[in-house]
Amino acid sequence: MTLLADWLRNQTDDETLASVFIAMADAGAEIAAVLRQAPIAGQTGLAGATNVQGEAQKALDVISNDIVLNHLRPNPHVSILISEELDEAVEVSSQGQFIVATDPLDGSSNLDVNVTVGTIFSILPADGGLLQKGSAQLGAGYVAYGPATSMVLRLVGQTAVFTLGSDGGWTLILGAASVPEASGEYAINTARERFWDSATKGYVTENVAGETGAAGKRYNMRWVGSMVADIHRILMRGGIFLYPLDSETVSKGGRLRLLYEANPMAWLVEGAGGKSTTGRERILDVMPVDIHQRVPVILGSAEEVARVEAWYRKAG
Ligand code: AHM
Ligand code: MG
Repeated sequence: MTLLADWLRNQTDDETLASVFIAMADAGAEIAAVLRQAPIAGQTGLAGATNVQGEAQKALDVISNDIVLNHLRPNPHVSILISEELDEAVEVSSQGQFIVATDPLDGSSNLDVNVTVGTIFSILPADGGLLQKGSAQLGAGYVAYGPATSMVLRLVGQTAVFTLGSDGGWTLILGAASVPEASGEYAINTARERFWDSATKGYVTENVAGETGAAGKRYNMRWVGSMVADIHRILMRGGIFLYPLDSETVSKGGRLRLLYEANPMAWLVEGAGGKSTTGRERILDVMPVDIHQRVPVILGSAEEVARVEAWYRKAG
């Protein structure tokens, strides 16, 4: 049985970098414990609301953000934390070599219906500054709070999958996740069809036509509405995830955030042999101009991503 610390020792000689992964894994284990008990503890609802005991409630997004920060604060190697929950980047330690960017609880609109949510994170070198391309990442990961609590990590090698044990430790389940090159499953919010561009429409129309269309095979559609759950399925059995630019999100640059959603997921999917694109360029090559920048996200099985890219080339 390989435990997280053993796996990290095989991946890097840099114990400072390993310590940041361990801090995020510990934060994930604590968030998992909080989520399991949240309805009993009255930790649901919106920040600013009051629970039945008259106590102020903190939304689980805020609680998760605090847990991540509490685990990173004692680590002298973390310079800055960028979080979906914080307007500004916060300094953690003036001497730190690493930046952590995180969405502490992604998909939180699914919490009230007990559907998988997750923590996503990216680790960057601090000397590169706040705005760096995803290709500069030193590592990334996510924790998926599902029937089992899974954690997927990658430094620069292969993408590995862990499961949280009842003792609070992480056990390696799969050392080299591999996204199958071909797949018959796609994930997109089809309620947004009227906003889609011609490339997205072209690709999805072909899929819906199944074996009678140009793709020549039958497709199935899955959309959890929780990125971590959708990406975890794709990492484990293939498929493609699309949150493309559309006429409603174009003014914002997209729906999902580059630094702590798109980049870490692209890093993990590419480490498992998949592909990532905005439709026009590799996600990891996008130069950010803002820490909360949004970006179109298309990633997963290489053949499917290539088909979408071809539609974008055709659209001009
Ligand atoms: P959040 O960071 O506010 O939780 O939003 C991100 C989530 C993703 O997990 C998911 O893929 C997407 O939003 C779903 O969007 P939609 O509700 O438009 O389908
Ligand atoms: Mg999010």
